[in-house]
Amino acid sequence: MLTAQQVAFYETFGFLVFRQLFSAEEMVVIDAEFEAVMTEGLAGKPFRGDKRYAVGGCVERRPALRRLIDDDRIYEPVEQLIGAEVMWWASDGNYYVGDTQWHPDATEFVTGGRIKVALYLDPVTRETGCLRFIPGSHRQPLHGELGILRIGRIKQNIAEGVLDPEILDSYREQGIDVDQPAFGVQPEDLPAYAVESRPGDVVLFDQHLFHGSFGGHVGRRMFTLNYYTAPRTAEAAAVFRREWSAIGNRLQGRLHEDAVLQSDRPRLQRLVAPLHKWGWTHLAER
Ligand SMILES: O=C(O)CCC(=O)C(=O)O
Repeated sequence: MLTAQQVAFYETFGFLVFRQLFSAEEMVVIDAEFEAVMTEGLAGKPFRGDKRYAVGGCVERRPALRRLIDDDRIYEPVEQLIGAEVMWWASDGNYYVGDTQWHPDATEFVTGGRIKVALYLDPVTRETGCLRFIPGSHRQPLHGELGILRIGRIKQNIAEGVLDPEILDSYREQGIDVDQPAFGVQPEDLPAYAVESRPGDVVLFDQHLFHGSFGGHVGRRMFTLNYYTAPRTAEAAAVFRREWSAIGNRLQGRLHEDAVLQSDRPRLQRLVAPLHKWGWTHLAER
């Protein structure tokens, strides 16, 4: 159960950190299963390290990872923050490469609560690629005022071949020089909070929060679990579908596994019911 202070912290700053939520013994198993999923996804090819390698449905593929979705230590804070209408969305497993430029995962506000839970499998510090947050940027007006920061991430996505270069035209049309650092400051020097973490720690944040990572090594390992308020309207559902169309080609593999979609665990059944309702059980790499 989160304390009233933790809830207030989350609502005000947009994130929470839980230290050593998982024991060293549990992390050995989690680490091994994560590696098994990532290795399987590489299908015998080496990780080249020239761009992020991301596997969709990461935690759904192995029993010890799958259990995290409805593990009390993760699920209860999420439900407390999002409410009883919480829906399981998806997970990803990642080998990151270098910096991740500033961005929010969500930019629209019609959808309700949106929480990402991140576990880093190696120690990460401010200098070695831990998550950095701009506190309070999950809310307007700060969220909108920071919009220009997204250019760095968009350029990164263009370089990785997942976005078309024309996407920058809308910024140019507003008279923005996309080659100048936003706010005249190098991205890594922007005022932000660095969430240093070690294996066993759990970082939870509102997906509207601006976040990034700087100074990390090639192959930085982390995975996420994502929970949303189940859509109450067709408009909210359309946002999720649209976002999936935009990001689906960054993730390898199917997003959901039958072991989760058809689970006999009541909590999991409740969490995936909206996926069945909206026809989202077969989202896959395009
Ligand atoms: O660890 C990183 O490089 C960034 C993680 C991130 O941007 C995310 O999970 O949305």
